[in-house]
Amino acid sequence: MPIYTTACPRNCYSTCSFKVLVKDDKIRSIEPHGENKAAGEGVCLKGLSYVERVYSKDRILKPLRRNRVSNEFEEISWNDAIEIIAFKLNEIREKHSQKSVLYYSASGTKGLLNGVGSSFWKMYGGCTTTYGDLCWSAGLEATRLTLGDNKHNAPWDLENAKLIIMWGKNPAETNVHQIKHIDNAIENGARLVVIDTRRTESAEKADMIIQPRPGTDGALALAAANILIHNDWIDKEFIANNVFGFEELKNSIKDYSVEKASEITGVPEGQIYKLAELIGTIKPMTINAGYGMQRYTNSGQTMRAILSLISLTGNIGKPGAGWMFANLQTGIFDSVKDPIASYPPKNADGIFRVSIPTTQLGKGIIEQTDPPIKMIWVERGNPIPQNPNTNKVIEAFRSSEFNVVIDQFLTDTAMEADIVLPAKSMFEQSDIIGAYWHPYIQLRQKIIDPPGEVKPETEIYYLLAKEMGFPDSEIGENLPFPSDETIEKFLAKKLEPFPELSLERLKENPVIAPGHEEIAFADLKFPTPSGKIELYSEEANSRWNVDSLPTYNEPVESAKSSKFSLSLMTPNTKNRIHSQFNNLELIKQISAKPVISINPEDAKRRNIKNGDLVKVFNDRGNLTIEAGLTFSIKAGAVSITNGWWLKDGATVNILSADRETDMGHGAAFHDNMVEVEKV
Ligand SMILES: Nc1nc2c(c(=O)[nH]1)N[C@H]1C(S)=C(S)[C@@H](COP(=O)(O)OP(=O)(O)OC[C@H]3O[C@@H](n4cnc5c(=O)[nH]c(N)nc54)[C@H](O)[C@@H]3O)O[C@H]1N2
Ligand SMILES: Nc1nc2c(c(=O)[nH]1)N[C@H]1C(S)=C(S)[C@@H](COP(=O)(O)OP(=O)(O)OC[C@H]3O[C@@H](n4cnc5c(=O)[nH]c(N)nc54)[C@H](O)[C@@H]3O)O[C@H]1N2
Ligand SMILES: [Mo]
Repeated sequence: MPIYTTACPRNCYSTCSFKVLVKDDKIRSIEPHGENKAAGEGVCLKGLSYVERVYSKDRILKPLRRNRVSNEFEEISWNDAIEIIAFKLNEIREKHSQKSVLYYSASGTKGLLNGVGSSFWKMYGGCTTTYGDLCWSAGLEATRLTLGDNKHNAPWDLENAKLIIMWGKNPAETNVHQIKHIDNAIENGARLVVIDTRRTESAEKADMIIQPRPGTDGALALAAANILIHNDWIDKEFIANNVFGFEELKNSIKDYSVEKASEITGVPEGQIYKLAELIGTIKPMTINAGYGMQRYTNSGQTMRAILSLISLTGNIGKPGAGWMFANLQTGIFDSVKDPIASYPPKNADGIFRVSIPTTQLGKGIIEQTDPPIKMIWVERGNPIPQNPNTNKVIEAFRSSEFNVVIDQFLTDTAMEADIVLPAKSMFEQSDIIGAYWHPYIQLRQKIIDPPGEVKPETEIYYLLAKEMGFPDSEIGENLPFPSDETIEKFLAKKLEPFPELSLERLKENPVIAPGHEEIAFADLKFPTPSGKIELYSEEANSRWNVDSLPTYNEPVESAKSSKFSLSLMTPNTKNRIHSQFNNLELIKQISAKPVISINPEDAKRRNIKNGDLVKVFNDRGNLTIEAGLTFSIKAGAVSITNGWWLKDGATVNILSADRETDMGHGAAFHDNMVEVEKV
């Protein structure tokens, strides 16, 4: 049986390498690839379910057209689909403007070929696009402002840490391969602290579990920083040489007492003190900041406050020490290094009108005038369940004249399309992918031909460009001709500047990105304006209008300001990637139905018993789902995992506000108060 090396392109820390066994042109099984030192222990259940996903009976295999009256889809030919879309593109450009077309893409798959979309839209004369990010941009920006760059030690270096703080990250579900490194560190004598409003599986081996009230981690960090300074548990020499703004921070937090922080966070005073003591006395320490606590309106400042703890103790640039948040060291092909670069108003008048915030997609589409949005094109994304304020996003899609969605399945977003085009799977076209946790560059290899009439996006754009009559010379330069050979040539050209990388090599193994620093910031060079770690950041203030120093501000929606009394968190979960995988039989067997986790104290007050159906509501909408009583969640908070489809009845973003984080134009998903009552 032929065996191929490939890598999973989902938006996931692990970005696993694996081997695929093929017989009679069909994928038979998926096996681990031993060469990936970060994610060595095999694929997760989602990975194993690819065997089903590729051949799923629900996969879209032909273009579909929706009848807006009956709401039924009918299969149409590629010729018809391309003709209809080209006609609409011409019509909209003539009647309105090319900027009446919104090109929306999200995190459905990684790959360099994703860039061909922009090449096509450039040839069309431009279009409207979005800015900001659903995922991590508050943390990215806080890290960039503080350290100057988003990079961290190699994943396996965590085994050198003597203190690991897992802060708002749940690797037992979202980065399963990290657990091995944590276990090895613990065997080597490391202590583990987990800071999460929920007591998750990741806390099983923890020495200490801290459960702050949602969105209050900034106060916890500032109090811990104050204790460190007060007890002289800081690295004065490191600070003198490498830290900018120490005196200012020291003064600004001198009244941040343990009592005050305890009152804000709901964390016992003794625990706050103990946390500071561990940080102050055990070295080396790695803080692995996850994405959970950066989904609030105060998140950038929270992340800066947490960053101060590694800065004050000199825990960076050494084995076992550092700030693990995002490792963009595989971004060697990116022309733009600043991930927050393409913001308005800078680009609002360029070819691309970058004018609609991803976090306010519905509102942005509806409110855009001059020109208004008439057509929406979606690929690699499922914004109806995944973007904030689902009802508004649905309204926006319905207000647009003509929508095209490319996807493998009839998702909630595809259901709002006039034309649905079938999307390739990861096995049906080669591409090169990076990662955001480990340092490997990998080839996502073409292994089988697409089933049915599926065509990769590159081919869709090529056919459309031809139909639109774009000059051959321009097409040739911008869009690879749709054959395996030209795609390989296109990829090989991208690899040319890097002699270490070749398609032949990548066909066998994952390869560490050229220039990779196993220990990030070992040279103690921080590309910030002062050249030092910036506790005090002028840019934080000038760019985002927050205090130049890290501060704690109460989340916009909280028990203090809202008429609703429970904070709703909507984290990620083990057996889905957002809205993907849950439609597969294998996955359904073990994650059958949505549940809201609620503390028995909160449940009792509402006369809710385990398994009861409850209504979860606020002014934005409501859901009816089953209650799961558990002491693992802090009283005052409730939790439903995100990614459920509308038909599952638990699309959490029906309840979320389309609010931005304080920096990075991120989505404040968890800044979301609700009430729960028995139905
Ligand atoms: N299996 C699986 N893996 C994934 C994904 C997936 O969907 N499924 N998604 C991938 C992507 S795109 C991302 S962004 C990452 C995200 O993965 P993680 O970094 O783990 O982030 P989240 O799951 O958003 O949240 C992590 C934890 O933060 C906690 N939390 C929420 N609010 C607070 C708070 O105010 N304070 C503290 N201290 N904790 C809080 C939640 O309870 C949750 O357990 O995972 C990636 N990996
Ligand atoms: N309430 C709440 N909402 C959240 C979050 C949260 O924590 N709470 N997390 C947020 C985060 S971290 C993220 S990253 C976003 C994710 O938001 P999205 O990126 O929109 O999420 P997915 O559900 O992964 O949808 C990706 C879609 O791409 C499709 N797809 C996969 N491969 C291909 C391909 O090759 N071509 C095409 N055309 N399509 C493909 C999939 O079938 C799927 O429908 O969700 C965010 N939403
Ligand atoms: Mo994400």
